[in-house]
Amino acid sequence: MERVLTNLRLVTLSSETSANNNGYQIIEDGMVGITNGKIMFVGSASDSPLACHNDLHGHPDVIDCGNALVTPGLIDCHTHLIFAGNRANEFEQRLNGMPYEEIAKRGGGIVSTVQATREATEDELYQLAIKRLDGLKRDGVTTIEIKSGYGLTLDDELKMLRVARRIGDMSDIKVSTTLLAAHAVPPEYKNRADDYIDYVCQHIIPAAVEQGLADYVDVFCEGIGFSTQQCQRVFETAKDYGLGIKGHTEQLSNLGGSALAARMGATSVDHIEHLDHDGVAALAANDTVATLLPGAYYFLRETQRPPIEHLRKLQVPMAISTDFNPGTSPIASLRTMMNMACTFFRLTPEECLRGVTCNAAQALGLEASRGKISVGMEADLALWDIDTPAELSYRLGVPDLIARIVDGEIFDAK
Ligand code: DI6
Ligand code: FE
Repeated sequence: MERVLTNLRLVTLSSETSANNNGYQIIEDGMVGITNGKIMFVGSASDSPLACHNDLHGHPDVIDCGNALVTPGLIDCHTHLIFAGNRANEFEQRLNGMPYEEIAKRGGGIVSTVQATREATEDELYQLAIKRLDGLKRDGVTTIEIKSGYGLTLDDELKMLRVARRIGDMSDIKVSTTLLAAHAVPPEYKNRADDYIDYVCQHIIPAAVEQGLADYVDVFCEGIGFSTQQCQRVFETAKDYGLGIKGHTEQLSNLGGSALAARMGATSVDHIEHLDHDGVAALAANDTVATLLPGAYYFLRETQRPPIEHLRKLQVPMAISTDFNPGTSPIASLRTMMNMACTFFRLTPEECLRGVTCNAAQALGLEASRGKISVGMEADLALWDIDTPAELSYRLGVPDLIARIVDGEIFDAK
């Protein structure tokens, strides 16, 4: 073993399936052994092969973690981290009484972010995103998903995805990329949404695949976005090109986009405030993760809550994410989302922890390698100066993180 972490309290989340919450099962006096960035041993120190000192011959780097609580590295499985400009002016205008439609007419809303993002260079977008990423890292995040969707031309969508890949080249964060060209109808295609979908399917998806820039394809299935028929065409094309699919569905109304996405093999459907019982059944039948985005619910002052009780009843895994974006969730804190999922949606802190670890990994198709602390998995961990895992959902703004570990490499919280 190359590196051995000792004196840990381990929250592995590995002893039962994702939908069954039966306690944290903390391992006291725990140890984690790491080789080549992978976990080779996890358990109590007394069970360790190192206990008899035979394995110490390899001179592993032994680190006493001072009784820190250790969780899997947190995973933020739905973000729009890359964009230029901000919409604070709109926020202020709304609070001064200007209606949303008026703001949109004056060139505000999502179109203003598209405009600013098109005008920005790759370097500018990168610098802006890095700053936002800092907030997430402070919350113990080691994997993040990043969507395009503010370019809405071939060149600008690919530009956003290249920035996302560049962020993924950093050694202390892993990035999963998602092409969200079907986020909004761009101004050039006003009243021609079908033509825009043709362009997405015939040009943007093939180019993103050819250049290896996208892991997933996402859509905004909504009255103000795209119809289920249009989304289906995007999903079919994505699948033809071998990409995974996911959807922004049932955020503002119930169009049936979640069930469509689930039946077509989506790893997750996201938002889902307006999901009905048939929709929940479709998720359960297809092993699709329900990703909850309480930041957008809060920022838009929504009142319709996702069908949590029914999701629980059918054992649909729930993930929680920031949905970080300039219009509806300008909040780069995954722990704040955990807290909101408890206060607004009545999730338990244990459900929240699974929601930002193993279930978030499943939302990204990464459940075999991330989101739990078990042998063979990537050594992505978060070390915390806390007594109980519930504190992660309970407290905001206190720097509880000691360090993040990514592929076995330690990054101290500054
Ligand atoms: N749903 C949302 O809440 C965001 N995108 C989406 O599909 C809004 C994005 C924005 O307003 O910039
Ligand atoms: Fe989103």
